[in-house]
Amino acid sequence: MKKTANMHLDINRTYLLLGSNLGDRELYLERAIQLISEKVGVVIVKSSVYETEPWGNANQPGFLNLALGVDTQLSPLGLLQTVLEIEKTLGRIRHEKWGSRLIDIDIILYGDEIITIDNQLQIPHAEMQNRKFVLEPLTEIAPNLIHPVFGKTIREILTTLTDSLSVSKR
Ligand code: PH2
Ligand code: MG
Ligand code: MG
Repeated sequence: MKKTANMHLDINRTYLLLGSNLGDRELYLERAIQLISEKVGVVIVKSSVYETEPWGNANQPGFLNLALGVDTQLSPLGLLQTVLEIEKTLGRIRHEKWGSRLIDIDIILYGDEIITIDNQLQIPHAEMQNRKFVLEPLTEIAPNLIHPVFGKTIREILTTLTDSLSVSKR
């Protein structure tokens, strides 16, 4: 089929990282996955749930994190807006940076695109290469995916990581 200007058939694989460290953490992750499948697209792969030590501010409860691969027709900004809406629906209130949260949905990758929109959106996620709680779950579901900026696979980036905070499958 030939594509014309008013058709929006593009599908992009995006990788999201979900996190929760307040309340019924497992339930928040489950509800987020449900809303992502309704509003973002088809959830193609899902990692295990990981128990992770808090990064950035050690003085808070431990996190559960998991990674998802989702096929979406949303644009990068549409995706951002949608995940923020889902966080709101699930009752997230933003306090301080790196503070505790019921649910956090971060966009890690969007196809092989490199995107910077001022203070709003950066893809690939600017800190992913420094965080074991991102790279472990992502390596489980997409080890051979190439990071579009570093030109290395996710597994290779994990191998050279120095983050020593504990990350373990539940
Ligand atoms: N998210 C943060 C800050 N610190 N630590 C862990 N283990 N997992 C997270 O998802 C996380 C964090 C900011 O969003
Ligand atoms: Mg986050
Ligand atoms: Mg976030």
